[in-house]
Amino acid sequence: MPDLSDYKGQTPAWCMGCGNFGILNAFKKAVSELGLEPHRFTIVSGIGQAGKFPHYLKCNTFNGLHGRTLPVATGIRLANHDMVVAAVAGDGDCYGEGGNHFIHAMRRNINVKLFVHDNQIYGLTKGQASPTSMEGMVTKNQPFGVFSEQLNPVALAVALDCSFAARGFAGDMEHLKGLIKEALNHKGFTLIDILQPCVTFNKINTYEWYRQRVYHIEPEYNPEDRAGAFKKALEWGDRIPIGIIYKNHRPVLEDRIPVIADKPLVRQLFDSSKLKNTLEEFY
Ligand SMILES: Cc1ncc(C[n+]2csc(CCOP(=O)(O)OP(=O)(O)O)c2C)c(N)n1
Ligand code: SF4
Repeated sequence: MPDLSDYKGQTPAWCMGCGNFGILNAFKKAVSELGLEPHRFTIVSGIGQAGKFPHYLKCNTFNGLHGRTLPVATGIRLANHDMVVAAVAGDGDCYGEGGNHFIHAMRRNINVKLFVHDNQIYGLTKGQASPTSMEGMVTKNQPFGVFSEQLNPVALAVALDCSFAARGFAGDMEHLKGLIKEALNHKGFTLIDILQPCVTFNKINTYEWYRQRVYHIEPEYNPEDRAGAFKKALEWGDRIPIGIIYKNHRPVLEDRIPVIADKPLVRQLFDSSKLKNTLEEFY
């Protein structure tokens, strides 16, 4: 049974007090409590403060291009669906640059676990507005305030029939740990949009700002009722719900592709004679 020290990677270079620490600790506790050994999972990220997440863990990792986290995670999962594959991204990385991948990963229902560190700002590049920045927010790049309407990723996920859509808060580690465990146990694409205070560049959505608004979704709430979930996902203002907002049990992509449904690609024998025939057909 692994313990927390088994997942320890490099020392984080995040600012003191950054919400990313809460996410890292919640993740390590979740995998440790599930008994998931480091060699059994892969963490994929792009670029950004959230993109550094895999460096701070000991496991299989892939740190790729900004916005391209989900295609890489999809490829890894399709090649080896015995491996738990988690994708970690910032709100800019996932909902901005990678927005189209976000949409199609949910439609395909690839069994990848997506954790978005949503600090409502571009952290690594020093505070430009991201798709989840609130309308009117003034930044160095948006001196007249953000003109675009704020993206609601959880409502978008419900609209796209995402298999599991949740919202967590980096300042409520126990609750976040529970959500991460539920996501890892769910069969299907999972999104956890994690409210993550950026103490350096987002002076609006602070720990205090979130604490005054977030509340745990009521135990009697039914996350399998899609119309109710859409209504719950749209709540954003004086009250912000955290917990599982929507889930369903759709078939996953790797089970629907006949050549890999029974056995992952990495466990299949390479038959060069088939390649030879194909090459001869085309050349
Ligand atoms: C294709 C591309 N565009 C832009 C950049 C510059 N860039 C690096 S990190 C970053 C912002 C990261 O913000 P976010 O994804 O929200 O993550 P955070 O740092 O807040 O965790 C940008 C724009 C890049 N590296 N590659
Ligand atoms: S700039 Fe913001 S997101 Fe980046 S490490 Fe500092 S507090 Fe965290």
